Amino acid sequence: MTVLIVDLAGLGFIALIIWYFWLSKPQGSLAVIGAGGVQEAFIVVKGGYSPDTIRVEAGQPVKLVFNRQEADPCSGKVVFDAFGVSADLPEGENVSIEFTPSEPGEYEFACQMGMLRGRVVAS
Ligand SMILES: [Cu+2]
Repeated sequence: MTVLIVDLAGLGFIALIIWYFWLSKPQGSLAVIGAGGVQEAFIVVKGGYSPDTIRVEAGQPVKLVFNRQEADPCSGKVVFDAFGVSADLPEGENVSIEFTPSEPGEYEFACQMGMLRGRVVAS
């Protein structure tokens, strides 16, 4: 009987972990706080941006590292209109873009033609 109770407790704990890490998350990927309080996220560029929604805290610096894993010229450049920032993305290289969203809001980024889209959600 004791063994059964322990097993049930273990199952409950596993269920809690699954809920906490996979099911309770709001949409998008939360940036990780790195050195110096900079919020960092790694984005794979391949037919789109993955993740395409990055959640950050407003008023804190953000560093997005893009890695383009395709040769399609469409994704060769990423543009942040809101911050007046853009960068070329050579295939296979990590390219960092840094900015600080001073106000809460949604900040879009896109390829230079506007076909691939992603967003930073600051709250
Ligand atoms: Cu494009």
